[in-house]
Amino acid sequence: MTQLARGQFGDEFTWGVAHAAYQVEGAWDADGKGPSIWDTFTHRPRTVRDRSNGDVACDFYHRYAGDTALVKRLGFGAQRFSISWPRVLPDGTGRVNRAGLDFYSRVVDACLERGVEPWVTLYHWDLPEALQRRGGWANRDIVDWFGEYVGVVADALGDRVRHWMIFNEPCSFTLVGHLAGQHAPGVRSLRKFLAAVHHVNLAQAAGARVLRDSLDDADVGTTHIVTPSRMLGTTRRHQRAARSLDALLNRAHLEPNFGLGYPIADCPLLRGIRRYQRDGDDKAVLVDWDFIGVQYYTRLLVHPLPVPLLHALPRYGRDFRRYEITATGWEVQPDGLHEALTKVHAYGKVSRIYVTENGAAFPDHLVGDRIHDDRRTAFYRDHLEQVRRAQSDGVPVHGYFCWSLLDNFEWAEGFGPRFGLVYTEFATQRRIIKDSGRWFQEFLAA
Ligand code: GCO
Repeated sequence: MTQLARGQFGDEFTWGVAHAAYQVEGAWDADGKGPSIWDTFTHRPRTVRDRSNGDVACDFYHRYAGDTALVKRLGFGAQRFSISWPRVLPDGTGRVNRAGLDFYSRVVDACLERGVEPWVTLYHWDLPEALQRRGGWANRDIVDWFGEYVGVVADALGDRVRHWMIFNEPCSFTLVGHLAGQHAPGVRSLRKFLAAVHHVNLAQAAGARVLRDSLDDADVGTTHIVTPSRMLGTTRRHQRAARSLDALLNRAHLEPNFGLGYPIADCPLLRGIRRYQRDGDDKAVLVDWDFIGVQYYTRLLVHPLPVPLLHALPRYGRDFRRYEITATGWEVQPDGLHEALTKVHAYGKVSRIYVTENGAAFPDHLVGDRIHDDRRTAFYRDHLEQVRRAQSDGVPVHGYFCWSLLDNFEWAEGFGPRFGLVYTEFATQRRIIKDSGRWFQEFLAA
């Protein structure tokens, strides 16, 4: 392959970085913000590996201007960030917290002043605790609650924000939050999981309608984690398990919006979802997306254990040491990104696809004032080559967002895994551009 160069991706290609409210903002109870389920969850003992929480995180709430300047300095043209619902509506519905909305308004302006395009995610997992007390995603009323929230944000920011993503990775917060219980709200219930899946899909469509109704020129999409999986074996049992896992991880949230219903035939676990479907839902769930964001980190290699998914998730790397493994235990598998992009394109339902997250955690060491994170640079280079490969195959990939700008709070893993192009020294909040960030700086300037 010829040397990778920015120009190969096209003039209109969007280059961005991504981050999420709870993982960077801190200021968890500042200026009228209500608690989110992640505040409640991390304040409970033994929920986060290093017993940390996002109370302060990267203090982005106070340092957003400097951080946006960094985005610009690295040469990126877009910054994807999420809005914290309880910062805007402390009780989830009703009373609007002006100070919270003003904060996001300032972030948008900070982006625009520097020529960085704001890409807004409306929900990156931090549900208002007040709504969790009313059943959260398991309560069908949430479809209306979410619509109300989206309307408030669209009114406040829609004059300046054009690109919107409804959800970040629905599969992650329904499955890991409601079935595995390892993320907030820490629920382990098949019923609540199934209810959440359906309500999230309805809310996804409702949110898209609100944006389209209230804004003339909104570019409306959503993001999905796409994790290709491979079974270690070729028997019928292996194949069934692979299909079931794929349906659960990659299809249950993608296909209903496309009008394809739930992949129940391939994933019997989803059968009980019928209990939550009502007349008219098939139509209400449809969305004609402007774009889909694909998020890719690794593929899964799984044994067909009796409970394949839950047991295999943290362990899949163990037998495959011949692959490089990241600090989160994930196999580095660049081909999987090509597969993920091809898979979404194959539905023939969207004309634009963006990689809205891709990146890796590696053990970073501060040497003097430098972080020589060559493995991360190689990771990005190898994955960008797969984006090019997908483009040459005709997949309409229009942009790429690195996860993440800064080292930040990695959910139940705490502050251990560092995903940033920029190192965060958490004790001082000093930011130090890593070599991978410098690599992007050169690559994007060329
Ligand atoms: C996700 C989220 C991010 C994570 C990132 C690294 O994909 O889980 O969108 O919030 O931090 O993916 O795990």
